[in-house]
Amino acid sequence: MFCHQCEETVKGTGCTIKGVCGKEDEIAAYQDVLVYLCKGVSVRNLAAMEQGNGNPDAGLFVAEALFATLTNVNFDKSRFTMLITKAIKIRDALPESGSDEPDACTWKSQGESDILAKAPSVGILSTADEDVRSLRSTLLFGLKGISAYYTHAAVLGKTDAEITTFIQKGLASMLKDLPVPEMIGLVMECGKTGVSVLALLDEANTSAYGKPEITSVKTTVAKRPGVLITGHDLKDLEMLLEQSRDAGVDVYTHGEMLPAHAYPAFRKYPHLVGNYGSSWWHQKEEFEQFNGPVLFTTNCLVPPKDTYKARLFTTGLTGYPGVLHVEAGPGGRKDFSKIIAFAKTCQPPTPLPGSRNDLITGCGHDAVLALADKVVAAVKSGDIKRFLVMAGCDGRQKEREYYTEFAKALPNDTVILTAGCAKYRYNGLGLGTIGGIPRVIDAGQCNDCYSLVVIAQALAKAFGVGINELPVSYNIAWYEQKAVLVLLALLSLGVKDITLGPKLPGFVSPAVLDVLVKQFDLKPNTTVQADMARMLKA
Ligand code: SF4
Ligand code: SF3
Repeated sequence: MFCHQCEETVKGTGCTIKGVCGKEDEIAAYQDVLVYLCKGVSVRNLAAMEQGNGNPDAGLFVAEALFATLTNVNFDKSRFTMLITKAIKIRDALPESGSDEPDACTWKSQGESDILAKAPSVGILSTADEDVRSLRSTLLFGLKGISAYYTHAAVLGKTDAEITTFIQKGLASMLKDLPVPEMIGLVMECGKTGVSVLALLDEANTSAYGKPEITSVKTTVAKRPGVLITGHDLKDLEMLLEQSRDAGVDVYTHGEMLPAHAYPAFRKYPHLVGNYGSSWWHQKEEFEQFNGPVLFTTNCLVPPKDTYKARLFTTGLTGYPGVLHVEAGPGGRKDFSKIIAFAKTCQPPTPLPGSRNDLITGCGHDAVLALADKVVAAVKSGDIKRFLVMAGCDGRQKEREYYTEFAKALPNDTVILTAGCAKYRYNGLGLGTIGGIPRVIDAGQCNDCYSLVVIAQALAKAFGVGINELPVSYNIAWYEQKAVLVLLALLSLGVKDITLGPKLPGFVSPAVLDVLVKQFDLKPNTTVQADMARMLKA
């Protein structure tokens, strides 16, 4: 296997024996073959679309397939087998794209041995040139991010053929020997499409569940047994809350589900009682203590311990061998009754060690722009000197303590803008408010990064300056491919001088890094003191 799609990749270069995430060699092979087949589907479907006889469902299928290969989503071979079979079926139902079709359009698998034999010749290392490989990887991982966000929007009924067409265009491009400038152009287009997909998802979430309101979320436990829901899928939460409303159990959010408490549609459920635990990588300890069932709706799933594996459930594109999976039925309806019934037989959650502050979330663009006058006045009076965008992911290495230390060391006249699970490094610090404005403005999940763009654009307009002239510095933490897409989206908006950590992507070659540094002034993070001094002076 060779995988270098996330920040934790071995030695910063690539996982070759087994993923740090727990992905086995075999699963990596299935994922590589699935991505390869999606390229074949894309070639055929794009050609068919030009003739007016494309398959309109192929775009969503490709997005879902790519989402399944995102870090910490799916470890279950049987699910990848199904996706591979479906990819071949969709591809073969499309007309041939010409007489010289690439192998990805015609290759077929007779079973596992074919898949395992094929993988090395179609995976990342099948591209020999280091810079071409780097650009293809950057594009692929950005497309995985788009796919994840697109799938979330589609579940809520919001679709956009331009976005799925771009996903297919990007995939198909990887089968061609394109000139480097064209590949760089596609990477930039990926960032631009990232802005569109984030806007689509924002529209999907707010039209389904209302505009998030600034909300304080309890982190204590109640007396009844509970169901813990994690991941990013709000539709799953809606169905769980509806089905469990009079069942005598409570529902707690975990990880990236925290911002759900801020939506008017979810605030009406009294049994949505609070947030339990923190970011994804603490799950082994936290799920053990929770005592009740845990529902995984999306990433980040960590291979479970036997102590709680029987209490885990997956749905959507997540999967793990031996863990019960809840499939969607007609109309996307999911039956969570088994989970709810199981919860009733469990002990209530054990309080987690240490005292924890209530958490403030729900600072989406509508909530923050409602405070716009206050924010602008605070900047003008000097009460707020600088905003630090610290969005992104959390991760398990010790060096991520940098983000807690950075937040702690920030002067009191600064405000953090965040989204994604990176916030768990500092959202419990009790950093207070400035004239009623929270010092940690949590716009929500990584899915809600669009809010940060809207807020920055509104500030730029209010002050009559460009986005790079604002008193805003970017100190982004990344882990998986959604964060890669968010970074590309920021670059496509012309944001410069982004600091990225805790280390630079292993898939970026020295020559590609040189382009990013020269064009965008991208920097790796260093020490809290040095980065702080630079950002506060900027
Ligand atoms: Fe390694 Fe990350 Fe790939 Fe997992 S997702 S195999 S940790 S690079
Ligand atoms: Fe987190 Fe996985 Fe990226 Fe959604 S849950 S931000 S890491």
